[in-house]
Formats: sequence, structure tokens, C-alpha cells
Amino acid sequence: MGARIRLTPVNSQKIERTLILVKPDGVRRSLVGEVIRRIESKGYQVVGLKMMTPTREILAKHYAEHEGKPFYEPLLEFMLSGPIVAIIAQGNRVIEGFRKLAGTTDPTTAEPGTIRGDLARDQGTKVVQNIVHGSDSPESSAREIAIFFPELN
Ligand code: IDP
Ligand code: MG
Repeated sequence: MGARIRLTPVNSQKIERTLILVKPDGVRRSLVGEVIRRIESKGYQVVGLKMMTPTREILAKHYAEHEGKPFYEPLLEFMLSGPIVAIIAQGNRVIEGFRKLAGTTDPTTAEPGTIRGDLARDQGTKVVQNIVHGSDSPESSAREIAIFFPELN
């Protein structure tokens, strides 16, 4: 029997999945394709995709961390105002990478070149309408994927 060769990875792979939502403003403005184009152009893979009208219960779970904040109720109402598109994207460091593609929460100051910086602006509403959601950590992505894609469990 020959000696076994151990392959030590030179580049450590960090393949992750993230939960992306095209929010009702993005769907209403026909920006679903544009968001997917940016995800795929960056080199991430779309491995889950569905249009849905979420229930209040699903959204309350998803946004549990914001319960009690002044924008919480407006946020839920906004997210209930029309269909959304839920996407699972996959790739090395996709969680951080998609947050970068999305840009910062406030679309007025989000960097041009980002989804929010290019496609959204302040609408004077109680809740910021900013086209997309993206998970902010591996823990969040696992939790959020389970909420929006329970059939994968
Ligand atoms: P994120 O979506 O950039 O992660 P979060 O702080 O998790 O931002 O907030 C969730 C969503 O709630 C935001 O995307 C935005 O739609 C809304 N939001 C957050 N902070 C505010 C605020 O201070 N005023 C109004 N709406 C907000
Ligand atoms: Mg967040």
C-alpha cells in the first residue's frame, strides 16, 4: 500500500449561504431581475428562489431583534404590503459579500454602486424602504433560511 498523500488546502474555503429578500418595494418596481443579476454577476450562485406573500408570523420571527423599536410596526406593515422574493445565495464569504453589494441601511447615504445606493432613496416613510434584506452573520443566515425555506430542514 502506498503512502497516503495529505492535501493541505492552501486557500481555506469558506462556502456559506445567505438569505436575501427582495422586499415589496423591489418587487413593485420590477427590480427582481436587477437584484439577481447583481448577485450572479458578482459570482455567487442562486441555490434557492421563490416568490411569496409572507405571513405576519413569519415576519415577526424574521425581525424579532427589532421588536419594540419605533420602526418595528411600520416595518412589518411594509413587508406585508405585497409579495417578496426569497433567495438563497451561495459562495465563499457570501454573507459579508452580499451585505457589501446591498450597501448600508439608509439608502440616502448608501454608496453609489450598491443596490441600495443605486436603486433606493428616502421616501419620507416611517420605515426605510431599501429594496433588499441580507443576513448579517452565519447564525442569522441559518436562522433566516429555516424561516423562509422550512422545506429544506
Ligand atoms: P439591515 O436591513 O441593513 O440589516 P436592520 O437594522 O436589520 O438593517 O433593520 C431592518 C430594516 O428595518 C432595514 O432594512 C430598514 O428597512 C428598517 N430600518 C432599520 N432602521 C431603521 C430606522 O432607523 N428607521 C426606519 N427604518 C429602519
Ligand atoms: Mg438586519
